[in-house]
Amino acid sequence: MKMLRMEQTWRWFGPADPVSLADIRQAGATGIVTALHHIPNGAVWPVAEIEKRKQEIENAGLTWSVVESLPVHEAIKTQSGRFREYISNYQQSLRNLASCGIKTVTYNFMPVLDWTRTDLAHTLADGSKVLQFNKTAFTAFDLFILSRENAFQDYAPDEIDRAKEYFDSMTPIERIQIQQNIMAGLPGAEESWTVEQLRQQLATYKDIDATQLKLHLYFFLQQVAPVADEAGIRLAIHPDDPPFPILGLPRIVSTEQDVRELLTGAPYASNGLCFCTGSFGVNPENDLPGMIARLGHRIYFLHLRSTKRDEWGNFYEAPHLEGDVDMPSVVRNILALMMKRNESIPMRPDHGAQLLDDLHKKVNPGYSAIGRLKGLAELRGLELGLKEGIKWEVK
Ligand code: DNO
Repeated sequence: MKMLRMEQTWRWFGPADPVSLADIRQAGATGIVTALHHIPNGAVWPVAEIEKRKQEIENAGLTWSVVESLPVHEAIKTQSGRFREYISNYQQSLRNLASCGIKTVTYNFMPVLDWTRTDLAHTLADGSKVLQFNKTAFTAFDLFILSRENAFQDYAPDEIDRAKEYFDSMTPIERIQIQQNIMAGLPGAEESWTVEQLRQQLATYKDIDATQLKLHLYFFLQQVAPVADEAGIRLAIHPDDPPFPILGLPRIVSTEQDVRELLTGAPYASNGLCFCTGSFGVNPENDLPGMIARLGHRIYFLHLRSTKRDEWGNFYEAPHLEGDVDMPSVVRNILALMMKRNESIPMRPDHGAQLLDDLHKKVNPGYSAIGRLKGLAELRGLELGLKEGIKWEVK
C-alpha cells in the first residue's frame, strides 16, 4: 500500500512579500502558491512573465506548484461589458501557464469582495492577534457607513438594534478602520474600493440573484474548462469566505449542494475545488470530513485552517488544530483520498496568528511567517502521526 503525503506549499505574494522565499524554504514547504499580482485583472498572463517568476522561485530551491489566484474579472461575473474578451484572455492565460508546467489554478467567483473580515488584529488571551469576522460590526458598516440601499430589509430588528449600539460606541478611528478592513482589499484580493465605488459595484448585481450568478459561473466554466482539460490544468474554485451572503450579494459556493451543482453545471474533469476548511467550516451544516469523502475526486487543492464561531455568526481564526474544524478527521480523510487517487494533493497552511516577533513587524494580515510556520508544523505532525497510525491499524 502506497501512503502518500500532502505536498506542503506556502502562499507567497511575490517580491514585495515580507516573507522571503528563503524563509519559506526554512519553514519546510517545497511548493509555492503565488500569482502575478502586477498584471491587471482581465489581462493575459504572458509566458515571459510567468517564466520569470517561475525562475525566481526555482532559484530559491522551490517549485511554483499552484496559482492563487488567476482572478476572474467582475465583468465575467456580471456578464457585462467586455466579458467575452476577458474569458478569451483567461483561456490564453491557462494555456500559457500550462506551457510553463504550472497545472493547478485557484480562482473564486465571489462578487465584488474576495474574503472579508472586520478585525485584522483581534487579540486572543495569549496575546497573539488573529483575524475576526464580527457580524454586528459588519452590519454596522453596512447600515451606517456604507448606507446601502434597502440594507435594513436584510436584518432582523434585534440585529439592527445591536448594530446601532455598536456603531454609536465606535470611535472615528474605528469607523475608518473597519471601512478599510472591509473595502481596501485583504492580501490576495485583487481589488479595493472606496465607499462610492463599492456602492456602484453593488448596483451592478441589482438584477443578479444566486441562480443567475450560478449560470454565469457555469457559462464561464463551460468556456474555460475545456481549454484547461486540454492543457492538463486543474481549476480549483475557492469557496465563499464567509460562506453566507453579505451586502445583499449572492453567494454560490458555500455548501456541499453548491459544489455538487457546480460540478454538474460544467461537467469537465478540470472543474474542481480548492477545499478551504476555514471557509466551509464557518457553516456548522458543512460536514467537512464527509465532503472530502464525497467530493474528493474533484479536490485539487487544500487550504487547511480552523475557525471558532459563536451563535451570532461571528467567528475568529483559531489555531490550526483547535476551533470548530475537526482537523484530525479532515486530514485522515485526505490521506485516504490520496491513497485512493494514488497522488499527492497540494496543501497550504492557510492563514496564521500574528505571534512573537511578527507582532512587531509589518505583516500581510493572516499571512505572517511565524503563525503559518506553527500551523504547517502542526499539520505536518498530525499527518505523519495519522499516517503511522493507519499503518499500525492495517498490520
Ligand atoms: C484568502 C484567500 C482568498 C483566495 C481567493 C482565491 O486568504 O484564501 O483570497 O486566495 O479567494 O481566488
